Amino acid sequence: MNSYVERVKKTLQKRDPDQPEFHQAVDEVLMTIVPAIEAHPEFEEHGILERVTEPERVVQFRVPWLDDQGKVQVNRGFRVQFNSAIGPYKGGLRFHPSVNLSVIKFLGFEQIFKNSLTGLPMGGGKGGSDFDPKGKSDFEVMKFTQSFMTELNRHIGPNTDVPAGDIGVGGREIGFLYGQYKRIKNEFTGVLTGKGLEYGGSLVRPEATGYGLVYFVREMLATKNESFKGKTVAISGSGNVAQYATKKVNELGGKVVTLSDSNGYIYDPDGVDEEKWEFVMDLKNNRRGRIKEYADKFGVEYHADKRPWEKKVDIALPSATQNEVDKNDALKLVEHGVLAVGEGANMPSTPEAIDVYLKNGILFAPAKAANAGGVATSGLEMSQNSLRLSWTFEEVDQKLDAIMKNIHKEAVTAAEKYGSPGNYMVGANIAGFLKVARAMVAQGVV
Ligand code: NDP
Ligand code: 2IT
Repeated sequence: MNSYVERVKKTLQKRDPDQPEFHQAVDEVLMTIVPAIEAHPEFEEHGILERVTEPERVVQFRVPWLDDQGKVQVNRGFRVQFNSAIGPYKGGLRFHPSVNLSVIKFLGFEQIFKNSLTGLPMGGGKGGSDFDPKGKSDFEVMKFTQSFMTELNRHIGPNTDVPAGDIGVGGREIGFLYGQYKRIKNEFTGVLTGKGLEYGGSLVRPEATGYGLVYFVREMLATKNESFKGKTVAISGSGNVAQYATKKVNELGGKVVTLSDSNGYIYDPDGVDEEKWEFVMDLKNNRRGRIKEYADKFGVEYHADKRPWEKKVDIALPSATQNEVDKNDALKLVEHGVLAVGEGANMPSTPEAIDVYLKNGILFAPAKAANAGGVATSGLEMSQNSLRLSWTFEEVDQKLDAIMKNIHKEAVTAAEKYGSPGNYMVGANIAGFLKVARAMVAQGVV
């Protein structure tokens, strides 16, 4: 074990013993970048690891709002501005009852290296709230988001920090957030991404994370002369990432046999075809119902309180939330002969699950690389906002595809160079880290 890494890990544990998700994310990065740290002794001299693991700024605030009964509700808001070495802070907002500082710090930390991998000038940040959008009226969601932005606006800006969506924050929420920002600042600027097309959004941003995930896995499969054609695919979640991953898998000739939400999963051996996909889009984005309705409507299996990984599939794309694939799930996937796992969600696999993939020679696409298409296309939205023009769907999609191919290449090259050929986790972490570390060295101790 490298003594510098060990020392930094110990200090962090002592400082924030109550942040398990954050330590999990940091441990994965620190353990895998050791060869790069050893090849660059100047990083220790410049205190890069001490600095890169400490957010530049953490903002926590009260979000008071009135529900439809006129009762006062109070939620907690966060924005963690983690690292601005290579660009303005950039990263999503998550609205989910499980949100706390540990969760936002893990997401913000991962975002630094993911954004670096895209090749675009974006630093790392993340924010959100423990607000639960489930069961709230549109009006309540609007009142909450307006209150949230009433505080957040002073901390963000198109050249400072550019938030976007994540779990529980989609087109509806970004619209309300943008309206409130504009009203407070009297400025029409690209301060958020994931905006509607009518007010500065980019084509392909809604599709980008799911499409990018499938593009990345396609590249990874190609190294083994494999493809999506004729493969069965398990997807978890049924939100933004899962929806567009499903669409792209279908386009590439694969068959998506599972989708899920926090209540359970459906198993459809015939595949989620175009007609069923349209049903899911309406169910989740308009009616905001439960995935069980899919099973009722199309007469397929529904498994309450279970995860899809117990089914035999060729490819698994966890696209719901952190730690949703544990060691036993991974062992089941391996037992059933899974070929590849691609992470649509952030940190969906536990460290023990990742060990199982790697020991069994499963092609493993880690989140920072595999789901970077979303933020990459956010970067393209920022470019279009600055240029004050809009690119066509084909233009943006081609750029997204090229970025995912490039991330794949960078990960492969770094993994080989630093002694772990074929290990995309090592390759992505090192490639993402090196650019940030060099920029930090160049900018002095700040
Ligand atoms: P959505 O809110 O659109 O969908 C989230 C989906 O995951 C829902 O089906 C939800 O079910 C399920 N889910 C959420 N939390 C849990 C939980 N604790 N247990 C089980 N299921 C859960 O979010 P996205 O699709 O945007 O995000 C999904 C994942 O992808 C997240 O990890 C996010 O960080 C990551 N990601 C998203 C990007 C984006 O551009 N949107 C970019 C890169 C990564 P339910 O409705 O029951 O809560
Ligand atoms: O995790 C992520 O990369 C996102 N939720 C997207 C962030 C963004 O700024 O588009």
